[in-house]
Amino acid sequence: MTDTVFDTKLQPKTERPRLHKVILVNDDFTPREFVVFILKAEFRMNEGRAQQVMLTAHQRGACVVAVYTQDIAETKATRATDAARQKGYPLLFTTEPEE
Ligand code: TYC
Repeated sequence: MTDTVFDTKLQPKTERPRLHKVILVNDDFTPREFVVFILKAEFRMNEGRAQQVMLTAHQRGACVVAVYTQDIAETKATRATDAARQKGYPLLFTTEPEE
């Protein structure tokens, strides 16, 4: 092979995968302590950060929890939402692509 095929300018651009946000949605029924518990368990947050994120969602209606590749974002949002359903709470985590 010739050297030119390895010229970086000739290689196709490698696109980074788009990241997806996991969003915590407020509701009037899920106890604050349970939201904090889920944030710590599923998103590996410490107590202080989990309290902050929970309060932001409580006051503003929603809060970005973290960004991941699509697969991981959807898996974590589903697991966290399912854990709340098992306890009978309407707590919801959604995902959306980052701009
Ligand atoms: N609003 C809930 C309450 O007052 C607590 C809560 C916070 C629920 C954030 C969901 O995403 C949420 N018990």
